[in-house]
Amino acid sequence: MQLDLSIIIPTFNERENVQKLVELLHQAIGEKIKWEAIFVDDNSPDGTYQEIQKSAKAWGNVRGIRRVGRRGLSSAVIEGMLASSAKFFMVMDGDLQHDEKIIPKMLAAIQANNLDLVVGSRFVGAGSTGELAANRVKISRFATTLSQQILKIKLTDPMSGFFMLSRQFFEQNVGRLSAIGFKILLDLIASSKTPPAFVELPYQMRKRTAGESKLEPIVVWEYLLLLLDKSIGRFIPLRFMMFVAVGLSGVLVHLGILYVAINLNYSFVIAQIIATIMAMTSNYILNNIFTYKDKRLTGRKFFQGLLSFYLACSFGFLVNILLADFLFELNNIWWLAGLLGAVVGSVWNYGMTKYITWR
Ligand SMILES: Nc1nc2c(ncn2[C@@H]2O[C@H](COP(=O)(O)OP(=O)(O)O)[C@@H](O)[C@H]2O)c(=O)[nH]1
Ligand SMILES: [Mg+2]
Repeated sequence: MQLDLSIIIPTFNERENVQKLVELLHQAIGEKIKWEAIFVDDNSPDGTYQEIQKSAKAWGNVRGIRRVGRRGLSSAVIEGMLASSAKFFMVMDGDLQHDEKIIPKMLAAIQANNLDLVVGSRFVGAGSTGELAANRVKISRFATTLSQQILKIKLTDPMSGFFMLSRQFFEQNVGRLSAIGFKILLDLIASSKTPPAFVELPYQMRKRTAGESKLEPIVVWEYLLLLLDKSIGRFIPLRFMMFVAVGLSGVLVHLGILYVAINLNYSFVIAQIIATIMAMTSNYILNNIFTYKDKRLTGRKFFQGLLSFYLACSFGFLVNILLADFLFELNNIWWLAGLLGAVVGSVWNYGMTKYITWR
């Protein structure tokens, strides 16, 4: 049977909301629309998946995807869509904050006007953020302005997690998605080569009654990464940018330790060796946390990775010094020689560690 609509619901620790949401959806959508709900649960420790299973047994149009060992709202939503065969997709939170009653209106709008997107907005017409805490509204407003400025997006609520899209729009863009963090709508719009055809329909956000918000500092960080990836990322890979940022922090560590070691009366050579090892170690740890968050090495692999990182970076160091020295002999411009040596060395280190340390 060709479904009209798949409603993708990412969940993490939403045990108490699942059954209630499924009931509300059935009340709101009615019989004429052929629809299903697909929960994508990241193996929540609170047993959300068991609740999804219960609902799936009770209703023919409810199913669940359980992802083990993975986290991420955007990537969960993408996987949900990939598992669907419907003409249209809907994304909504599993915490009852989104107003399911406007879903039929959204579907009618997207079908009648051949749109790419229909977005539930808290900032048009009768829309509102409800009882959302004032500081959350501020963060949301700020994030919205930032994305409107940087990515030239015309939506009033690009941070919305409540929207509908056509299969065609999804399939055109799925290969370009960054799939980082929380903001899948923004990711979709910014990935599209042409501005999407959309309308925004107002909705009033409800208060969360069960479970907790997963908005943590890491989400803000991931949001900034998404903006970076969607702007400069077209020209320079995001990972490389992070690798270079970590490298710059390593220069500070190096100079700091060198200073301390020399003041402790170590010879310059010994001080330089200590500083180099410390800076490489700190670079490795930071890259493992931030640059390769998704491939983080732990346990025994952490130490194997550290050794391969030392090895790769010592070659990079050699390449850097030899090249800089050669260029300096050639043109005598110290900063150009130094800079080019450092750039080639970092590209080398990035390439090597990408393939041997974080395979
Ligand atoms: N699958 C999955 N769902 C998530 C993840 N993080 C949050 N969610 C779900 O995404 C929805 C929105 O998250 P929520 O914490 O309510 O964010 P808020 O509305 O911005 O406070 C909820 O249904 C969460 O359970 C995640 O890492 N994986
Ligand atoms: Mg929420």
